[in-house]
Amino acid sequence: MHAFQCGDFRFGLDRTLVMGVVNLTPDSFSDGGAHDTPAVAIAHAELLAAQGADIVDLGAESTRPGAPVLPLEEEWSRLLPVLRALAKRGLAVSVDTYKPEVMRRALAEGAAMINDIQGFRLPGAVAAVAGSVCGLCVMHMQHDPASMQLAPAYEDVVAEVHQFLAERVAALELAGIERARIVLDPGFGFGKTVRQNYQLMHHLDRLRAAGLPLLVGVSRKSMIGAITGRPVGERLAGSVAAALGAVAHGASIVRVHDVAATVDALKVWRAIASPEQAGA
Ligand code: HH2
Repeated sequence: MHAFQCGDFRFGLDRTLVMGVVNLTPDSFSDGGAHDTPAVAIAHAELLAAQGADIVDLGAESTRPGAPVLPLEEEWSRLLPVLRALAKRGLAVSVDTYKPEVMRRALAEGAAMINDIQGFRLPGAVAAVAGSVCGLCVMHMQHDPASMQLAPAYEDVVAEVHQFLAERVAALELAGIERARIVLDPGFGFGKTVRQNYQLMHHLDRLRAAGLPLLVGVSRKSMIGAITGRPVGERLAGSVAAALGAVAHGASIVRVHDVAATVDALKVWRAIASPEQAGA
């Protein structure tokens, strides 16, 4: 069975992995300001791990549409105390950053994974991760957070996202990065209309053509609100449905805020798929 190499962790992909989101930001779209001291963030990450998160994803710069760029030192000062504490406790910590210098520092502090919404496109990003054994999430985004939602345009969104991801994988492999370290993410909400997001989800299996595991992050996003008419604090049911839909269409990892609910849903899903493992 395929496995995901993620720093010192090696995750079997015979079950869906759950990545729990911990935003260390004042302005994230759904949990901004909720974990704005290191102690609160550390406690929240530990809670998510206890609830069944395989990986916790720390983000210090919001990527919501129109979010400002955060200076490197500010990003790092938010990340460092939380990353250091969680890595010391033996958690698989992912750092959500596109800045090569932050990647380098995070890996030196024990991050197991780098989650790059820019797909390791910035100069120096590939080099920053090449010499380690960290896991990599390569995400697609059209343009950048400042402009991505102004006028998303594709001739064929699935084909274009697929091509982008395939090109990034080629660049990573050229730098000697093993495929077992790489997961791919279509980047839901990053330069896509609601319809384009759902087209991507519907055709997720086409993105598996590269042969690499897919990570999907749709938790609480506006594509859920657009269908349900619910504000961001009331999107749990829609988010869980979307996570299961993603798994049905081939996702190996789901990135979520609501770990406990998602883990329960996945357990029931798995029992339906494999009733022989569902007990007496
Ligand atoms: N979505 C967000 C941030 N990082 N990384 C990956 N790989 N995939 C995603 O879909 C993704 C991501 C946005 O969600 P969130 O972190 O909750 O919000 P914000 O960017 O406002 O902090």
